[in-house]
Amino acid sequence: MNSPSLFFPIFLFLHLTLSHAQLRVNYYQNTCPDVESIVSSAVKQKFQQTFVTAPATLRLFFHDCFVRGCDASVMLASWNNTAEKDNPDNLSLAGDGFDTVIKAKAAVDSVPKCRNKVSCADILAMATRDVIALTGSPSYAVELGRLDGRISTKRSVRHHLPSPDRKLDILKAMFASHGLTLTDMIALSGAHTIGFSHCNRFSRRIYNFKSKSKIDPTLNPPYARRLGQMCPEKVDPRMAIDMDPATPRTFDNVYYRNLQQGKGLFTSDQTLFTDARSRTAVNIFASNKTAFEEAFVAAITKLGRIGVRRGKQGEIRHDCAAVNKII
Ligand code: HEM
Ligand SMILES: *[C@@H]1O[C@H](CO)[C@@H](O)[C@H](O)[C@H]1NC(C)=O
Ligand SMILES: *[C@@H]1O[C@H](CO)[C@@H](O)[C@H](O)[C@H]1NC(C)=O
Ligand SMILES: CC(=O)N[C@H]1CO[C@H](CO)[C@@H](O)[C@@H]1O
Repeated sequence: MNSPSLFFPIFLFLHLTLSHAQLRVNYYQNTCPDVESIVSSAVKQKFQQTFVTAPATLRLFFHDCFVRGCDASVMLASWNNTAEKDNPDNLSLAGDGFDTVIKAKAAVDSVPKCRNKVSCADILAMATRDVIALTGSPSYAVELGRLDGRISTKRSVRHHLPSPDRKLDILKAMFASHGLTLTDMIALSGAHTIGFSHCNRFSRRIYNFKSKSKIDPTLNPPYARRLGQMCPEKVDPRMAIDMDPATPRTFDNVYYRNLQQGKGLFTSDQTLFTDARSRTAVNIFASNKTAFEEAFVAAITKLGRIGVRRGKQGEIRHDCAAVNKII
């Protein structure tokens, strides 16, 4: 027998298993072939009820992936308020993001063939792609095959989510720890082109009594005044404002044009323009929407690969808010 012809196919098989075992497009081709259209119509219906569906879902995906990987751990509820979503940062995780995934999961599970075949983590990844398309950016192919995690703790959120007061070095290091480059980070920050922020997340930039200038000098002065009008010093903590003052409901590259004008809402946004290391990319994304969209899709695809669970590391949750009971 001729050994090369025997070994070659085995080698090829191993290679395919190792390099493609993680995630792939059309993962549910046999188990639930219509999953993408089922999810997208459920998401569309939810979006027609409220715009918040879009930013809430997108942010939920980011938070899920940065804490314990993209395993829908952010969706688990705990009876004693010790889950990821019980972290103080949850004030901003609008309930509509959770609701979007729960509704899409119910739609998927109403199809007998699909029942309990599609993970909550994958539904969140598909819903994220769908809300981006619904708010004006092109759609893209989503890699699938994530399993849902069984652990969610409030404590694990600390040190994993970036703070809006941070500057480039720390942000860059946080993203790098998940295998994301500076360009990925600049592109993903473009998600702040839609959605809302509570006033307390940036009020230090306009009411800083420790600093002589009081107002962050990197802020555009008329924009700073407008922020002050919308967010008085003694503000209702539930009060939230648009993060993109120009086109708050469109997923576009105006976020980067805002940065060029000193209208980045957070220090973590504005630093991308004030720091020379990231300014070039900001300028490119500001002037070339295609360049932004391509970079964003590449980066969110990488984001979706963080900490993916396979085999015994996870399960396909029946209820996105609770781990499966072991019978
Ligand atoms: C670079 C570091 C980042 C920081 C410091 C940051 C911080 C924040 C903060 C403080 C808010 C406001 C929350 C509130 O008060 O309601 C927010 C909102 C939001 N963030 Fe980020 N974020 C970052 C990156 C990202 C990424 C990578 C994405 C997604 C790809 C994202 C998506 C969003 C969305 C869509 C909202 C609006 C949420 C809503 O309207 O419900 N952010 N972010
Ligand atoms: C909260 O509940 C979880 C799961 O039942 C348990 O592991 C954890 O120890 C509890 N934490 C506290 C502080 O009671
Ligand atoms: C915009 O970016 C795309 C994608 O990177 C590139 O192919 C195109 O040439 C750029 N357009 C201009 C005018 O620079
Ligand atoms: C909606 C929700 O889960 N809110 C919780 C957010 O976190 C604070 C502080 O940890 C809790 O008190 C809220 O109940």
